[in-house]
Amino acid sequence: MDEVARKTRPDRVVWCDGSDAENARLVEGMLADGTLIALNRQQAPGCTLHRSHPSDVARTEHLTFISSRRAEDAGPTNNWMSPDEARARVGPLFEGVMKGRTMYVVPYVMGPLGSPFSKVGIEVTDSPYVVANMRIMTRMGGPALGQLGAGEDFVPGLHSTGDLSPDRRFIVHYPEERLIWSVGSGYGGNALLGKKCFALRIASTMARDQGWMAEHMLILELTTPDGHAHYVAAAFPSACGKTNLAMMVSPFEDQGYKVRTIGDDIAWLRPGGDGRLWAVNPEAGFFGVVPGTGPETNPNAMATISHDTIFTNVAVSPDGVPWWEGKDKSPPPGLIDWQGKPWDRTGKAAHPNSRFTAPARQCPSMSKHWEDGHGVPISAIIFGGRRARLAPLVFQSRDWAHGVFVGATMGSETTAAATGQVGIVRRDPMAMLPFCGYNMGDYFAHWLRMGRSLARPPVIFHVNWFRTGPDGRFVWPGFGQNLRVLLWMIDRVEGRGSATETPAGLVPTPDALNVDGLPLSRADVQSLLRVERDEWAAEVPEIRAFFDRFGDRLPVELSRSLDSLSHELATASV
Ligand code: SAT
Ligand code: MN
Repeated sequence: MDEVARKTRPDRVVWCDGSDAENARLVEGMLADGTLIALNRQQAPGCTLHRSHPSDVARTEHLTFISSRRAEDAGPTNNWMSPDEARARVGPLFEGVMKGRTMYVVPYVMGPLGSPFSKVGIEVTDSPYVVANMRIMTRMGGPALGQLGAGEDFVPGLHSTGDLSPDRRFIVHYPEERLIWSVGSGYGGNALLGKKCFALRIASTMARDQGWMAEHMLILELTTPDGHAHYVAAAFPSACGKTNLAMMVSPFEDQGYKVRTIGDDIAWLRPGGDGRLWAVNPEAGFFGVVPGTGPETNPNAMATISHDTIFTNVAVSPDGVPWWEGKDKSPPPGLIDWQGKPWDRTGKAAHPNSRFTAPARQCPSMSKHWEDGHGVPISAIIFGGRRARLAPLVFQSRDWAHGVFVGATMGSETTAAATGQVGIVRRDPMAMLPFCGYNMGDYFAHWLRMGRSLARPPVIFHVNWFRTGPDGRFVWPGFGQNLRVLLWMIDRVEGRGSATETPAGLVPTPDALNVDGLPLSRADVQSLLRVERDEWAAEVPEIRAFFDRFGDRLPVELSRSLDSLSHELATASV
């Protein structure tokens, strides 16, 4: 810390203890200088609004680097910068950067306190907004120092908002030293270093070395009427509905089918002594997309964010009630948009990637096992993307290795969670494209290795809630009804439920999926479950081109799976 302070030259150094009193002081300071705006005391008690710089509203993947000694260890899907170059180009941006500012030292734990899964990080930052967010998203302060004890086993992260200029913005990861540098952004995934930087990019390299997995997955608990709890982990790209799925309200609660939340964004998974895969949520809060969150789509999130929540880049009514697209049908009069200007009703009032930061313990659907130190055993893994066509509502992989192929070939239409064009299909293997801290070819090999080490591996599925009909509307009603798809999966896990072989994998027979009471015709159901041979055949060369980028780092199992898919498409009658 002395070394960092000598470099960054803050006016003051504050060691954060994570206490309520400390938080109250920080919030008071931010309210005074305008970093935070107080919201309506009755309708949003304990809530505040932060407006970020308009050029700093999402992750900037093109400014995110893996700084391994060798370029091939970062691989073709990451931006690479040599450690020497990073020290020369990025290092100077920290010189004197905290002059006139306070340097906060933020010790934190990712994972339940005292759990053998958990890991300690220390983030140094000059942003009190980051400190307030870290306090919600992690176990921060005293308990973290307690867990660290006299040891030195922690991941250091140095963060400064710098001057917020995208020209001087870098998010650099040193996987070999297990160190993070971030400068020039105050936005979530760029600045809350425990989240994507540590719990995914650095942790994925630790996991590869130590025989576990760090994945971009929600975890949910599904209890059947016999009282049996199943745990499901699901990987979707950012802003594809992970939070809504994790907090889903079961439409069959009164029949004894219950859904509870373990986590909404990240899973750390380890083989247990029983041959199953066990998962913990390393986070303590939710950093969720606000637009689209409403009483119908996600009532549990609405309850979670009804108090003591930090809102970033939402709109606000003149009396301080936060508002966003999808909250309700009627924007209040006199609405102020996310940039603080009177809303003229032409653009969006809230930024499409506006966020809430709220403690998990405020969520009514948290499972009583969400902080279990040994985690929860996973029965099924779901991969999913946003595809208007191609992928059927659901299919099951034939075995673990085929499931790895399904994950490795995931494609999804891009969203507002990252800066760049929205709505174009990109390959996003296991939803980890922006988050894998090493060569993704090696990552696929690690997945295959993990499967071999599990006597009772989870069954791997793929879903697509986003298929559209000829009218351009989503065919599947979504949200709570997704439980029906989960129930077919649980049937399959337990050896029941019927399925048909297709080149994609095992698709439910139309009567195996319970669609009773849904506004779906038989033709709708058939179209949801159809595997179109031509569409899939068009996918093959694209997948091949993607695989070719990995050269000899691509496991042969994956090229063999692609060959057999291509062969099946050429011969099967779909
Ligand atoms: O902004 S974050 O990177 O934390 C959220 C996300 O994109 O998944
Ligand atoms: Mn995410």
